[in-house]
Amino acid sequence: MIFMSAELSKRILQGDVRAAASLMSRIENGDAKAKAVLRTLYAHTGRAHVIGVTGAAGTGKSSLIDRMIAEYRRRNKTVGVLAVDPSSLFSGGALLGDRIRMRDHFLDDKVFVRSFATRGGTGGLSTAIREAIYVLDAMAKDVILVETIGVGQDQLEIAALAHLVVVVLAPEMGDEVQAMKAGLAEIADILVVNKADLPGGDATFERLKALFADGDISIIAASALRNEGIQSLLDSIDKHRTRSLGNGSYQRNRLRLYRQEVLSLLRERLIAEWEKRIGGAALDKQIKLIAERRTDPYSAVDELVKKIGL
Ligand SMILES: Nc1nc2c(ncn2[C@@H]2O[C@H](COP(=O)(O)OP(=O)(O)OP(=O)(O)O)[C@@H](O)[C@H]2O)c(=O)[nH]1
Ligand SMILES: [Mg+2]
Repeated sequence: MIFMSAELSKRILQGDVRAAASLMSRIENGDAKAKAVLRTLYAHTGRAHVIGVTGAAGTGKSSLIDRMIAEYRRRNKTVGVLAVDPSSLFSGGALLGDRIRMRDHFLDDKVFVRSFATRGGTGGLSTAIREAIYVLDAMAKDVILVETIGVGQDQLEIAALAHLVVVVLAPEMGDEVQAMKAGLAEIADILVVNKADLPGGDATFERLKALFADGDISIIAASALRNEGIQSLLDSIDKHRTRSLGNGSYQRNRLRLYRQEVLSLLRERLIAEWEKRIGGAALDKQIKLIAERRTDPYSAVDELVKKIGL
């Protein structure tokens, strides 16, 4: 086992795509063995720039990412992409769609693209994405793009893993942006009005400019279809990175991420340990008492906590 971890991590550090894909599958399945490999990789992480690309379904996130990959490659940057699939409720074909659009880049060994499925609402997905980011970082990818659909707690948690968040909007959302202002201001560093080739593109762009005139958020008009605005977007991302490194916000953001990560691992570990100590029988007993209205959930928790001496 130790040998396997060492071998796998060695191959990942060399940029081996198969080794990375294999570790990501373990991560996705919640396989505890993945943690052993991640431990050995950790010292080699911390260099990549992690960019969240989020927005409503169909705004053109995957298409934009496709263009961004090409432009980053032109700038001699290596790229990793993690796409969080919308649940099959939205569109069962999303994975295939992403694959087809990003197909050209599959032939480029400096680009790694991987989709992660959303599985029922626990925080498991954001843990998996966080770990997958470490894998790409250890492979020495310069830039890691993480595509998420901008709804739901899971997705917000994932956006919070990024060093910078790009929110993608489309012209048809023009009337909604006023109502979205507070939400956008909270998560976005850069707003992209994609599909600027469509009617209403200019108006939406102007409206956003006016709405965010007083803030630090950059507004970019782009068309993934026509490959326009992509250079401005990358330049704006670079500028943001330089600025946030300069004023210390990048470093603060990282400390916040590490704190969150340690607390979430700590919580996971403590809860598992405490559950074990309390024991299933004691828990079942309290649940039965609650069902019979002989106790209430609050007193039941008091009772259980007392049992482990807290
Ligand atoms: N006219 C126009 N259409 C675009 C543009 N970018 C993307 N599209 C189209 O919009 C549709 C959705 O594009 P995607 O890139 O799959 O959008 P997405 O945001 O990744 O979609 P989900 O992952 O399902 O949320 C596709 O039919 C694209 O061809 C653009 O700049 N202009
Ligand atoms: Mg997509």
